[in-house]
Amino acid sequence: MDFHQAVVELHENIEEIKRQLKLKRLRKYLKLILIGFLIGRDSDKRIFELTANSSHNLISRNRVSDNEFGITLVSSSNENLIFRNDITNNTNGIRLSGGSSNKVSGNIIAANHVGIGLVACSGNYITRNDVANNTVGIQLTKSVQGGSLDNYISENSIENNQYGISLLYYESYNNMFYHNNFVDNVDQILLGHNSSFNIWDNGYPSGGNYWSDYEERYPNAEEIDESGIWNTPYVIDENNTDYYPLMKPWPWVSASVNINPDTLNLKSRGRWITAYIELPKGYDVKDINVSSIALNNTILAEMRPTGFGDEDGDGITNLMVKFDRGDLIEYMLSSMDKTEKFITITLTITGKLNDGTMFEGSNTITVMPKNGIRAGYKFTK
Ligand SMILES: [Ca+2]
Ligand SMILES: [Ca+2]
Ligand SMILES: [Ca+2]
Repeated sequence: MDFHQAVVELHENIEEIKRQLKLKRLRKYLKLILIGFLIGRDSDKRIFELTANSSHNLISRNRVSDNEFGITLVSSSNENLIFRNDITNNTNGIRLSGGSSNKVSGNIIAANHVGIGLVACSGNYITRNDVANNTVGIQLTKSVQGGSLDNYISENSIENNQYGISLLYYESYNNMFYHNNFVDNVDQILLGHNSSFNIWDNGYPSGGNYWSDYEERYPNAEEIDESGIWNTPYVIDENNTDYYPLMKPWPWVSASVNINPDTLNLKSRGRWITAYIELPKGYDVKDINVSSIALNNTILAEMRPTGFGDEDGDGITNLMVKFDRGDLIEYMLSSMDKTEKFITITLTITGKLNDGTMFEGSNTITVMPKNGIRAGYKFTK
C-alpha cells in the first residue's frame, strides 16, 4: 500500500478511535497520552510499548522522559505514526524493531542515550524531528533478523549529538538521508570498518544534506549555478557520499499563528475566520505566497482580503489571511463528535514562501458542536 494512503487511513481510524474512547475527556487526567490502542506500562520501565503486530496507531503529544525505553514498537508493528512527542533523557528514546512503514515525525528528541533506534527494520520514514544532545542521534542497526534497509531519513535537525547517525553494520544499507541538517555533532556519521552503500542526497537540484563542517573540509568548493548546492561532494567513506551537499540548512520554518475567533459558534453567520501568521527572525511575511496557505491541509486561504499588521502588539509583523467560515464548520462537523458539549481543536496552517521555503504553525480554538454558544457566555476551563 502507498504509504501516504496508509497515513490517510490511519487518520480516519484515529477519529473513530477517539470517538470510541472519548479521549477528549481522558486527556486531562493522563500525564502520558497515547491516542490509539493499548500500550503496556510495566515495571521494567517500558513506558509505551506496542507489542508485536500492532499497526495503525497514533502516538502523539506525549512527554516521555527518564525511562529505559521511551516508545517501543516491537516486531512487525507497521504503519504507526509517532508524531510530535517530547522525548528526553531516556536510555532509548524511540525504538522500532522489525517494523516497516512507520512514520516518526515532528518529535523533539533530546538528551537520550539513543534518540531514535531502528533495529532490523525497513521502509520507515523518519522526518522533521529535532534530534539534539543525544549520545547517538539516530541509530540504524541489526539483529539476528538482519539489518535496517530502505529507510527514509529526511528534514531532520540533527544537532550537538556525540554521533549524529550511527550505521555500524554492513547489514544496514540502501537507506536514504537527505535534507537533514547535521550541525556540530562530534562525529556527524559513525560508520563501521565494513560499511555498506547508503544514499545521502535526492539528486540535483533537490540536493542532499547540510553539513556544518562542510566549509572547513572543502574550503575551495563553489556553488553550482545558483542552486544553493556545493559543487564538491561530501565524502563520508568509500560507500557513502553526499553528491549534492546543501549550502544552507534545510528550511522548515516554524510560524506563530493566532486564529480568531477563539471560540467558534457553529450557528454564527460570520463570513470568515481570521489567521494572523508571524515568521521567525530572518523571514519576512511579505514573502509568503498566499495561494499556498492551507488550514489542516484542507481549506485554502482566501486570496483577499489579506493584510499586514501587528495584531498582538509584539513588534513582529503578521500576515492576516481569512478562511471561509462555512467551509471550516463543514470540515469540523465531518470530523468531530457532535454529542460532546465542547471540543478544543488544533488547527494547523501550512504554506510556502515565494522561494519555496515551507512554514507551519498551529493554534487551538474551542467549538461547541451541540448547542452553540449563547450570547455573552464565557467559557472557562
Ligand atoms: Ca485566537
Ligand atoms: Ca506574536
Ligand atoms: Ca505581532
